[in-house]
Amino acid sequence: MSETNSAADVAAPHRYTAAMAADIEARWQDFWDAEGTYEAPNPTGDLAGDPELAAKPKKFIMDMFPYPSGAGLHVGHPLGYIATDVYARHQRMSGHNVLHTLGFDAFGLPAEQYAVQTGTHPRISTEANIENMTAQLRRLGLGHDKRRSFATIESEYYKWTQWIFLQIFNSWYDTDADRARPIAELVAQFESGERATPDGRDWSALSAAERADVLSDHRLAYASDAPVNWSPGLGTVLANEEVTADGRSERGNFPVFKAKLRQWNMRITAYADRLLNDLDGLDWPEAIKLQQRNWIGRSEGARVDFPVDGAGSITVFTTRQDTLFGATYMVLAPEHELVERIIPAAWPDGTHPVWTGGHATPAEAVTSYRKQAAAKSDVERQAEAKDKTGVFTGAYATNPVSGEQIPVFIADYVLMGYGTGAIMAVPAHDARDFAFARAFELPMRCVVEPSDDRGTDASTWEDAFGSYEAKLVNSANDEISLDGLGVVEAKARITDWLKEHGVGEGTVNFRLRDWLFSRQRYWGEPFPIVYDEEGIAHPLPESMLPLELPEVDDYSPRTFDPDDADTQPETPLSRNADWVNVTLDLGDGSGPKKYRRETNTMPNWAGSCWYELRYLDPNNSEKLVDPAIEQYWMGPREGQPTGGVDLYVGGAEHAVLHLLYARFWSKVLHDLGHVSSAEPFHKLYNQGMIQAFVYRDSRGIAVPAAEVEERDGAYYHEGEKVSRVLGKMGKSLKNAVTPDEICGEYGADTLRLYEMAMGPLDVSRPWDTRAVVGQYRLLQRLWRNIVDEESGEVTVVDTEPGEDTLRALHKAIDGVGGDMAGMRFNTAIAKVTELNNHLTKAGGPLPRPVAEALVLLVAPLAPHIAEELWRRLGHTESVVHQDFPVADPAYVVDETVTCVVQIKGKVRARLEISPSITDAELEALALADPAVVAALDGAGIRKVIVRAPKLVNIVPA
Ligand code: ANZ
Repeated sequence: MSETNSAADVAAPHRYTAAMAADIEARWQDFWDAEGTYEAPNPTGDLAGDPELAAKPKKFIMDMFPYPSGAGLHVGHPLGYIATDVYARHQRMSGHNVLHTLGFDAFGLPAEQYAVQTGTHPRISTEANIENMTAQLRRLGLGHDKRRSFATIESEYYKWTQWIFLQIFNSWYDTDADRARPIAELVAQFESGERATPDGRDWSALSAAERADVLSDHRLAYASDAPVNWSPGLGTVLANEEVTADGRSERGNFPVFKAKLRQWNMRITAYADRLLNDLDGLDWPEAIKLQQRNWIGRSEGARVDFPVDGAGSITVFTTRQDTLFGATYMVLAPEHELVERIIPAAWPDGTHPVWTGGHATPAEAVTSYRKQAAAKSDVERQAEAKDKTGVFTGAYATNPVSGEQIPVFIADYVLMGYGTGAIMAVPAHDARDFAFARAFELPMRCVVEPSDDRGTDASTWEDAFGSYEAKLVNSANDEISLDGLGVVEAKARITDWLKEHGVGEGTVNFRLRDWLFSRQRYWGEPFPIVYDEEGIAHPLPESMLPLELPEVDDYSPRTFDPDDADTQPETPLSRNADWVNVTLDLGDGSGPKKYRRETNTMPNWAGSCWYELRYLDPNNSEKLVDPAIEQYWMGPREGQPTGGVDLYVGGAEHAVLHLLYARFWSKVLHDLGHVSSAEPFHKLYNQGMIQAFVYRDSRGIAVPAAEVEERDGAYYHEGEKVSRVLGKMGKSLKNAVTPDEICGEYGADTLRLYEMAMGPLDVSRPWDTRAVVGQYRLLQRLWRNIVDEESGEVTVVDTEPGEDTLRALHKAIDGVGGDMAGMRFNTAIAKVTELNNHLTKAGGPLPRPVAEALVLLVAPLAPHIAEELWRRLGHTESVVHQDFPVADPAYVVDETVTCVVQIKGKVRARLEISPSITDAELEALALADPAVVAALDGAGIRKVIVRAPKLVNIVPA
């Protein structure tokens, strides 16, 4: 019988073909939708009043939701969605109440850029894209609870995004209680005098603007004039996480400059310790945890004050306070605000000419150097290999332990955004300080004795000595000596000394910065913030939410020459005077007043920071989420101390952006009592990528992969030889294959099987359209084992299966169930295939219990054909909620194993025995075996060594 999808199909009217698959799949998809087959019930209030639900464990399974791109899906996109669907179906069949749905992360730049080009409102293009992707996804037969789906651009959704922003704005971090609290409680502390105001005046003596400033220093969402990443070419500012390692915009690859602009920030740094510590309780890939740990970047060290005549002191952050006696100069970041205060009018007498950079005065030198530094990215500035640049400020500071006067420089290798923006330089023991000291002819002092043979005269060294495995030298004053101590001990000693003398203390510093939260874009959530005539920010009352985006004609932020750092952002919303200038009664007792709206929008990360919560209770118009419902699906439980989604599947590229931001929002909502979970995602799984071959002609231009021919191991396009490499799949590389094409040619079940069979889920794999047919044939054989291709009749018989078949079946059940629970879908498919082949080979009609179990095994993977066969087998209930088969252990163990019997190390017999045989039974069997008896030939036995069930070794007397 031919197995191709060709004219031969016509001969068998009831063969499983693409046309039949299309019919089956459409029919059951309609049915499932109409029946609400995948709808997961929420607990109604108290679980105790809902015994049926209380008896079932729950599983909340999620995918990282897609951005509805205009290009639609290619076959790489659904890999994770199919995997979670198979997993969810198996969990559902294993007795869980499963919540699985999918929404759309629909604010974002592409729709806005498309709007700028075409004048189409981003909402219109986005909604069209959502419709298209929804149809593509539906074709795959994903078992989603569709009632729970939404797009982040729906005002009913972003109303709550704005609401959360208000919660964050209206709270502060209480470091004593180690949690966020309502800002009103902080105000009460100021009012009662329990907490002093910064300048010690009474709270009531402060003006409204002064109070607002004080509170702004505590709020978890605050506007500030800090230096931000400004990309003139994009026309917007960016978060640190959106700037690439070489200091350009992740999107668009434009230069990024540091500019002081008033922007909204989220005080994520208040949560640095908790974000770090709570990683331990999460079931996430170690690589992702490590990336988060590095991003948060906890460093233990000390703050040390270096007095400067007439200008207070310079505070540095150091992780090597043990080397304090070796600090021979200091460096401030060029932008440091102390610079203005310490520079003298003229260079001090005897200033080294190299230090001045040829400038007539310190002020001139500083101004010129600052300009030069502003044009560089942080990464360029920090590059280890780069020549060190800088300039003397003309000021000296006092080393607090040696009492020495040491020169203060500004240099771009010190960043304003890290530590205190100032360092003590220890050239003998820090590589960058060493290079700088060499360039500026500064002294170096060895204070940690090198363990190699370079000696202690640092001026003769080739490089800094940075090892911790050594003892301190040259480190004593009248009061303290570190000499002879190891680094760790010396650190502890000097830290105590600094504290006792009030010139420093031990501290922990984080690399994590506050999250820059405003963007100069149109297509994002408007801030629920207005400014009064004094410029004080006021939150909108909850009753004014959602604050909807105004209609505009021009969607683009103003963009500039990408290299022009001296530009200022201008937002699309600011051009809309009617929307911006409003008279409102905020309900704060001051009556209707004139206000100006905030014209920035939120970054596209906002909507994805909390969407898991909305899936739980999507239509709640009173609350973000009902607490009982949240507690049921996400609350802490055994093994999940911080709660969260049971399984979250997505790409590894979200290690620090989305996943860090979502964790932060979760913690704020948890602290404020809105949710019981302190983490959004308990288990994280990163799926691999589906890659595709890219074919390029001699000019390096990609040619359509579908038109390439292979001859003798070489590849040709229109007669010309082309090169082939494995790369990403996508429109621009002309190698995209759409799920629609594959569904059309073979059906969705085949596509699902193929994607799951390609390899382990977490490994990247190349797409090969020609291999898809293999899974199509598996489904055809499955069909043929149950349905007669000529008559369309079910062929199963009501007989008991034979022993052989029962063994094959129960081994498959056991293996497939374990593989599905462990997300090893490729091996699950291999086991189904093996079973199906076994049944095909055995020939004859299948006994009913075997046919039914086979269909149930396949159901999570290929749900449409399974539902069809299940019904044809006479069932009236959907296959979706059937129990997954359970293996009978009696049939799972191999029936016999081979035991080798040796005499003096030589194999004399092989016994087929039960694997559970005891040593004594086995010994008796072996000694009774005719071959053994013959070989012993009457000799007595000295010793019998038995290793049941595999080996018996007989030592004759
Ligand atoms: C003196 C010293 C001596 C240092 C020595 C290192 C070695 P991590 O581990 O990344 O936290 N540093 C501090 N603030 C800086 C800034 N704003 N820009 C550039 N460098 C800065 O690094 C901490 C170390 O980085 C600090 O310890 C400081 O140099 C430098 F043998 O202080 B160290």
